[in-house]
Amino acid sequence: MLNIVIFGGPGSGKGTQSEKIIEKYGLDHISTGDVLRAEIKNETELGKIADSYISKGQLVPDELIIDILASVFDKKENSRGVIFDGFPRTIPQAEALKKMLLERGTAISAVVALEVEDDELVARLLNRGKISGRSDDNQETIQKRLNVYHSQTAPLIDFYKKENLYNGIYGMGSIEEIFERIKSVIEKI
Ligand code: B4P
Repeated sequence: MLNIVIFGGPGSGKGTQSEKIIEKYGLDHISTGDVLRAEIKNETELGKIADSYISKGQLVPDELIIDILASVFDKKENSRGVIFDGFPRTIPQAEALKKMLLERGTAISAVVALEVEDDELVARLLNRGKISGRSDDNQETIQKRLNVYHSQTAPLIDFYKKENLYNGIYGMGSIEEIFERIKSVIEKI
């Protein structure tokens, strides 16, 4: 299986580039953000809990998201591989992902990390906020999400460097230019 983690700050282009990777390489997509937003839209119990965190710019608790991830992964039968978009976001999530894949006889092939400056992240998310209707795409919540990214998610950079899986990609420029950089990493796997 070709299992790719797409990693980066909020608004770094994870969802955007995932779509292009899926189209090109025929992978399955697991976006924990999309899974949670679907639960919120359907007004499930999980959705209500998730909404109380997301609208404040916080991460949902690890236990919740780890359980969801395993059940979504197990529904992808005969998969050529999976792109993990927005997961992991904490060290415990990264450890859980490693264990889950090992138990299923597979592993992460590469981490593709989109490196984008904070000012650009804010500009992109404010722009998306004009049309997305997302409760977390406003100035105050974007700043909180950035703080959460730096304190809880960025430590994964060292975690994956130690595992020899980290591939930093310059994430500024056009969507096509960035995709070309990602392809050159994937084609070396
Ligand atoms: P996500 O859905 O993962 O949202 P995100 O970090 O904002 O990234 P997204 O993929 O949507 O945006 P993209 O970078 O593609 O998470 C939302 C929330 O859910 C989290 O804050 C958290 O609360 C919760 N959550 C999710 N996963 C979790 C987990 N594992 N654990 C705990 N909580 C979790 O693009 C952003 C914008 O930039 C778009 O408008 C796009 O068009 C634009 N853009 C992209 N590339 C561009 C480029 N090159 N140039 C200009 N604009 C570009």
